Amino acid sequence: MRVIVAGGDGFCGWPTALYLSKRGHEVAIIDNLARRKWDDELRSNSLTPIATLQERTERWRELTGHNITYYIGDLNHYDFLGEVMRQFRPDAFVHFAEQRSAPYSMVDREHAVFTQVNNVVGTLNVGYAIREYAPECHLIKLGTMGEYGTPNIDIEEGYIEIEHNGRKDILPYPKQPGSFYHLSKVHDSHNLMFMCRIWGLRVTDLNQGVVYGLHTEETLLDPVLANRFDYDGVFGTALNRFLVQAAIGHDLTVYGRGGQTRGFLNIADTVRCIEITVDHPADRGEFRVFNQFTEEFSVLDLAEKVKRVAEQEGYAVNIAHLDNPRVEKEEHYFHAKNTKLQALGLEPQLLTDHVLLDIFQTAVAHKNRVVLDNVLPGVKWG
Ligand code: NAD
Ligand code: USQ
Repeated sequence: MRVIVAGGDGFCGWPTALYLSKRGHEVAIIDNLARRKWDDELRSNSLTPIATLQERTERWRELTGHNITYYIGDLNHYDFLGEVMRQFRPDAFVHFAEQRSAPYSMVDREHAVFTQVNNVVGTLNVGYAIREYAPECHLIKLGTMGEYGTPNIDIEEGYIEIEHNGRKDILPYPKQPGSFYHLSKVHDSHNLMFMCRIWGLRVTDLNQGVVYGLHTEETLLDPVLANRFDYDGVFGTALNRFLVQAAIGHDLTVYGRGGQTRGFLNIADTVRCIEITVDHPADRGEFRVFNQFTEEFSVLDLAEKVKRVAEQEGYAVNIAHLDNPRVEKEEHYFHAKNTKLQALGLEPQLLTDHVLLDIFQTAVAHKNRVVLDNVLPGVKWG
């Protein structure tokens, strides 16, 4: 198939582009390289050195003979996007290209507005471009488990059957997101559901949990293909941050009591979930929702796992409970369904000590690149 990977220079997008290319799909990346600029703005970096997109795609071609085309540009620029769609005519459009950090979206008014405009307008443009240039194209949109928040009932995959005053209906699951970033994903979901209804678009919304790790078989082929690894207080996510903190002898930064429970998955499962979704398109007019995570952990569970594995390697580790910079529940019920991707063939790669050790060793190998000032959280919600 002809597949666009928007956001293909990023943490999830780059390994996905490689994986789909290796499986014989014709892949084109769209990216405006904004993520690299946000590193400059925050005086931060990827823990792993990352090559330019040009170097990455050239090395991939040299090593495998597979070509990945790329278009540098912004989804917010409709003329650019329309021209790419006209030239490439995709069968599937995988949309990772958003500002994805909750703390970044909570810095101030400008960052909140930027995040919502970037994400919501970009996604609106993608919907319009599919309708105009490739109406059969299947849009695979990255949403987030955080759209649901932490309700005191089980979380379903997108929809819930409700009985009210003696009548029943199947309705979108209620959304209670916890940041302006997570809210942008809710707005995207509503816009896309509406486009499916009025124009017959085919869309799969992948409500992904927190992704950990960085390697896939493909990124390990050569250092030039290495994936980025975020550890800072703005873009770094829970487990990856803890592994880097353990490697540099920093206290593990559990926010508050640490009972915050989320869905997690390995980056190697992210790429496989995308492949499965590409291979099983939504029907015309269908707005389909999959919950894309493999296991649930509390933040404190994760910190304890990291402490144990790092201590086995001879590193002393202390778990700190910081004042929580976010407004969120620290003890709550959390049980979410995630059967749809597994029913289509996903075999989860679970979080074993071996997996933790592999990421930890990568963190140790690059620990001299850590910018210490960026490790503690700097953005408050309140
Ligand atoms: P990332 O920031 O590493 O990658 C996103 C890429 O999109 C970057 O390369 C960036 O330059 C590009 N981009 C952003 N806005 C753009 C625009 N307007 N036009 C063109 N390119 C643009 O993020 P990631 O971690 O790879 O996340 C990818 C997607 O998956 C996001 O939509 C995110 O919300 C979602 N997601 C990520 C995680 C996670 O743990 N990383 C978890 C759940 C969902
Ligand atoms: N947390 C800590 N200590 C840290 C970092 C985080 O205790 O050092 C806690 C947070 O308070 C939160 C939980 O860990 O309760 C998850 O935070 P996170 O930064 O790992 O993830 P989050 O902000 O939710 O965002 C990440 C991605 C985002 C994606 C989301 C999936 O950045 O793009 O949408 O995970 S989910 O959480 O399922 O919504």
